[in-house]
Amino acid sequence: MKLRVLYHGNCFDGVASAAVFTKFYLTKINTNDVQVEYRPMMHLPNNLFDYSALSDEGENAIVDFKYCADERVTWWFDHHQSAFLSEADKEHFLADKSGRKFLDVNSKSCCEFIARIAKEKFGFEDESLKELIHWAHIIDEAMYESAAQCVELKAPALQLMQVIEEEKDAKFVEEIIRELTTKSIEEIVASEKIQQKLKPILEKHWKVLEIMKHKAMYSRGVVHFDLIDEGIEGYNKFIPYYICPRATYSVSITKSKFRVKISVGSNPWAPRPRQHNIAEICEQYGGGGHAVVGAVSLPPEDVEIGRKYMKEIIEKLQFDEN
Ligand SMILES: [Mn+2]
Repeated sequence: MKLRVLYHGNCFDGVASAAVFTKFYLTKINTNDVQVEYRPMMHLPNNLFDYSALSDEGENAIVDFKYCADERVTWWFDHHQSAFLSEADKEHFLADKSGRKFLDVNSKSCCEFIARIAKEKFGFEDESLKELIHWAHIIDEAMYESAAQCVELKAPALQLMQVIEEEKDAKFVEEIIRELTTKSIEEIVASEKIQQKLKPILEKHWKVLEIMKHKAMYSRGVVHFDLIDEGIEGYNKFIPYYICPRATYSVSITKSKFRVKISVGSNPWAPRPRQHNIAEICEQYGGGGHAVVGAVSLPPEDVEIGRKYMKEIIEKLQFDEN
């Protein structure tokens, strides 16, 4: 028998969901000779689903990823608001009688959701998965206790998250999934092969942190960074609040080969809470996002326009401190 698990790629919750589902399936659903395969799924433009990822034999399980109205899909678990690519997909799900397809947009992580359904509906419980579920929950909802927890990356789970998010080789991630069904996170992270992957990732992270410390400018509730000349294309989004805990907002400008990007964020631990809807501000410049975080992208040559927009956005966010 074959089981193929399609999971949200380069995502800690996706990987954790694949591990928890695998253990549940092999314990409660099919204890015979099951050959388990994995496929990472990525969001595609124009609301497309990659049907080539589905197996023609055995079962296909989708976890932490969009619904697919294909008869080959026999299991589905998701917790995303945008779980359906179309109204027809939603109707297909609502008409499902298999009892093996589940959605809960209120679940903080898909991993926790799978574990809950597996327990309530199938009587599956496994103490050894508790730690993984705990961290999937924190990471997927960004419920860190502090900026330091996420920037200093001391917890093995957060180090593993870095590797999962950066890793391009699906086979390597697949090994991590398989190991998560038998070993502790700490044990996996301590292995030579994970340490090797982690080293350059952490070196880059510390370097970016140092540069941002020097570039940080603070005024009236907003910390901002002009990183155009630094060759930094992205950074851990909690670095601004680690450097400047009193900031309510952060605004940065970065440049890659493909675009100039203005990133706008808010500090979950700010002494003065967020008052603005960041998506609405970014929309005024052709960007978008969520209430708490957003971005504006421009063509790579538009550095000066980007700087002008950044200045305006900062002014919109600033407030008088008393
Ligand atoms: Mn998730």
